[in-house]
Amino acid sequence: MIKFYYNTGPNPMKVALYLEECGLPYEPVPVDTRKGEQHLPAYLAINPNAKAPSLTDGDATLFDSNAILLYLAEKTGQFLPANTPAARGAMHSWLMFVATGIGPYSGQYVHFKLFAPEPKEYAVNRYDFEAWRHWNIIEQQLAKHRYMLGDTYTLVDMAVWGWARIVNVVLGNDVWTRLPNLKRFVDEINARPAAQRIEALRTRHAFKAEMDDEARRAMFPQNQRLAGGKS
Ligand SMILES: N[C@@H](CCC(=O)N[C@@H](CS)C(=O)NCC(=O)O)C(=O)O
Repeated sequence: MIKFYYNTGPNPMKVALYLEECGLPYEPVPVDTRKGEQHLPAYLAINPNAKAPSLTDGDATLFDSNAILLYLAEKTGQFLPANTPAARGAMHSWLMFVATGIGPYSGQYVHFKLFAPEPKEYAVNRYDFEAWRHWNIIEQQLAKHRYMLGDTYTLVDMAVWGWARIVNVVLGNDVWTRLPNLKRFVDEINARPAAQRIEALRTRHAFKAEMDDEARRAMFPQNQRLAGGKS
């Protein structure tokens, strides 16, 4: 059976949505990254990047949420756009835009705003600018189409939804009035039965909530260099 290694962050949640939508049986395995479980040797053997999510399926081992979405879509044939160069080209482009732009800029913006030590004004300004720029591109696409690739709900929508469902944490609460098409899109996907089942998955395991010294050591190892420790 598929094993899905997850925490409640945006990248695992994209994959959770795909798994819930496609109906494949899977076993969820929590990875408590605030306790440092991503650095355990057994987990690193699955995910050398020491992040969640990962997935194993027989002798296939996958890490990176976007790779996992593509794998599951190829395996099931579900939530793919038409098999034409135009549709598949758009799919790859938007998926990589989420993987290389939306995810990293949103994640780093949250990091610099909420967790980085001072001085951080330059970084916050850059990531604020780039995060909004990326999300405005999504907004423009959703102003033209119901879903990211047109009229059909696909894996790209799931990739966007992973981050979009918490975009107010990234960009602030006025995002819902500033990006109305994104709000319409998130509301529609949140109402799907698969998304509602994910709420149950999110509360099934009591992940550590505190961002204390143990969590900072596990998630922000670069800080040890600032403190004069080994990098
Ligand atoms: N590119 C990776 C990024 C994964 C990632 O950053 N995961 C976060 C949760 S959204 C995580 O596990 N963070 C723990 C850590 O940074 O130690 C993907 O899309 O899977």
